Amino acid sequence: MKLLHHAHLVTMDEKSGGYGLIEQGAAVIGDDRIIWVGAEADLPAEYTGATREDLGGRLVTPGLIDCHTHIVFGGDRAREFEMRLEGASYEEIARAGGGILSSVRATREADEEALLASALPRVDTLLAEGVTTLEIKSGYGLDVDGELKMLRVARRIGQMRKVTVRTTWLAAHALPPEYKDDRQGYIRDVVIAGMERGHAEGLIDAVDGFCEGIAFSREEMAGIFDHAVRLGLPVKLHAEQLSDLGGAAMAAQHGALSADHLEYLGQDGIKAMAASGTVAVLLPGAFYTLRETQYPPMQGLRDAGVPIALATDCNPGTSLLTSLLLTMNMGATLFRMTPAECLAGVTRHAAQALGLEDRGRLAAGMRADLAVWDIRHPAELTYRIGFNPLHARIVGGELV
Ligand code: DI6
Ligand code: FE
Repeated sequence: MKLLHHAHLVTMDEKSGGYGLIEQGAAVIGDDRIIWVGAEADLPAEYTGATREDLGGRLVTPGLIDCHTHIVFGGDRAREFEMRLEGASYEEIARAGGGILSSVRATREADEEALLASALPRVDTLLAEGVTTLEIKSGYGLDVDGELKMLRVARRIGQMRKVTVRTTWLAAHALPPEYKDDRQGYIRDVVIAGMERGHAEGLIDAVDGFCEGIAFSREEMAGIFDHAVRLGLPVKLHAEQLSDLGGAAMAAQHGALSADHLEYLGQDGIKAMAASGTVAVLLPGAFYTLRETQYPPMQGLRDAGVPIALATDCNPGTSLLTSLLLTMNMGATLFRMTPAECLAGVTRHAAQALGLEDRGRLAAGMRADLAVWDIRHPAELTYRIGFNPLHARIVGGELV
């Protein structure tokens, strides 16, 4: 048992409506769990003998959670980035064999070791900013072996680093060239057959898809989700990123954990998400990279009481972002979220978006995943740009 004391605790307690700040706080940790949190002055006598760790008056938040990434992929698309700045459209690049399919080629060619070696520096950059839980999607293999290879790499990252990794099956990301005239065949042979195999191998924690004119339709995604639900796998969806196809509402009807992007989300989608408790995951890095001008309906989501999360969407095409702190700053500056909403977005609500009830807050019974910061007020996490005030991560009760 360990007593963390001389700290200011940002509990993110829901009832506080904000940070849930406890000045001069203390936390008792036993194994990988939080046993007690409160004001140091109220420490129960039974814990006064625990080994003490003086946090020097620093600020402690729940460990940060990046609930939407495509951080495992082969190759890079720097040249494509240059071409786009020179005036080429995303579509022209795709027709010239670039875009998402260039990442697919590079991912298919890479073995597990190569994928791991390229992903780890990106992962480490996130962890250095206090991330303790990370979601990783497949979606650049687009065949059963390639997709499973990506998720094996994701699992290995969780073993090699002090971080919880949650894996997501995103075979419904794009249609690979070999199936370009056989959409149903791809969904049957790869999306669903692979999902069953990955599930049997324990590689899949959730099922996702890209519901968009350039990817999969709402009806196609509904069929894929029916299979996921039958396997007992939770679902989530890239929805309403470029147009309103009613994807979020369909996902909500399947009890989705989250619907993500949502720039083009309408009132019906908001209502459906509120009714099903589906989290809105906003991805300001993709909004920024694509120079999007359509804003997600922040006030509508707030008014309806939909929980709002923020994530990096780390991917080689539309958001090569490996900073959750910068994501928070973008959430505030681009989407007008308050700093408290931004912090809830990478803690409590991000946990909810992953279906993890044991983290995202500082409270008795929660997993002891904490971030210790060299700052005095939690708004600084959102306010500063390009500055990392992390002092330490505590992951499952262990100081890293
Ligand atoms: N939405 C996106 O913006 C990315 N994937 C997705 O579902 C694009 C991925 C890429 O271009 O590599
Ligand atoms: Fe994404």
